Amino acid sequence: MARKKIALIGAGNIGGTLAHLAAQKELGDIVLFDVAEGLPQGKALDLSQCGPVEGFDAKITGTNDYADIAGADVIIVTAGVARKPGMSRDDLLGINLKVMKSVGEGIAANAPDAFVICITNPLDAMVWALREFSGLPHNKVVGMAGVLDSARFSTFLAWEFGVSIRDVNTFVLGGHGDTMVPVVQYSTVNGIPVPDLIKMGRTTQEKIDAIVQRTRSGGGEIVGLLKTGSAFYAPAASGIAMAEAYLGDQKRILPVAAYVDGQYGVDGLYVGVPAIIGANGVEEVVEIELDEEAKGNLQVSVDAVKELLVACKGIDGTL
Ligand code: TXD
Repeated sequence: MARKKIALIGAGNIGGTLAHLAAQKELGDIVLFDVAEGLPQGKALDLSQCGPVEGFDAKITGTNDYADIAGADVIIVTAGVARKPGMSRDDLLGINLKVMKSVGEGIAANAPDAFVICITNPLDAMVWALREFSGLPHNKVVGMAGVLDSARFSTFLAWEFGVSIRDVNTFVLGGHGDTMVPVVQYSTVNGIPVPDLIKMGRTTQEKIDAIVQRTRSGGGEIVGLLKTGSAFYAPAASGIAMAEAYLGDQKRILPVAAYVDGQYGVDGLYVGVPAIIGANGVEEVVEIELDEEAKGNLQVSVDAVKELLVACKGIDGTL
């Protein structure tokens, strides 16, 4: 069977890491696309030379021409600018909306059957705009944020309880911003809900509240430390997990920025929800029962996303 084709639009920090992970996992042949001359070509050549050392067979090429993404099975979009200290994700909207327009047109013209995973920030608005600009079906365009935010939440909980990260399972819903909703009631350690672990005296409500807040500001914490950009290892790993769920028809329930039309009282926008990812892309948005606090927090997050969409429409009248 012919190898799958993975196109990475944006060959920066996350794009290069995506390419390395996809090659190591032999997900398919990889095309790195960027507008910067030489960057995708240089990283593709360097990554190809990892092959003999790491033992992976993957054709890795770099290009500045959208025609080279033709026939891609999966497209992961990181094109745009990243945050610097003092910037919010929303500050990137003006620049990155224009980038999504060019990326959407490139995808529509060359790879309309691909499963598209958007990573560019502000994520919930950019994935919506990319879907609008590309015209692809809503189930074939999804945003990566919840897998990363849940991974951050899981990491902090594993440290708190002193347990393997393998036994921690969490959900973070809502927008990829300060209003995101780490859902404590559905977060477990090997099936034991966190609220029960509080009752068992394994931690305190105050410590869990602090972990929720650290999760919300997890991106900013790394931007402040790096000073030159934002996180890229865990974002890349999270995007690859979503690509694998599609390529392998894994039917995973993952927290992703999916198009929600009716569930959670939301009509017609992208926001972080649990969804089943398989060979048909986003196969189902799973509507879980939320307690009143989580419901209220999710509504705040949805309202924040709606404001971003208004800003997008104010910039580009075609939206
Ligand atoms: O959870 C999440 N979704 C977030 C997303 C997690 C971390 C980072 N998040 C966002 O991803 C971040 O705020 C940025 O908007 C993107 C990409 O982050 P990255 O760290 O990879 O940024 P880089 O290293 O600056 O790479 C961006 C590349 C760079 O090489 C540019 O030349 C290229 O994008 N670029 C373009 N490529 C194609 N087309 C256009 N128009 C273009 N403009 C810039």
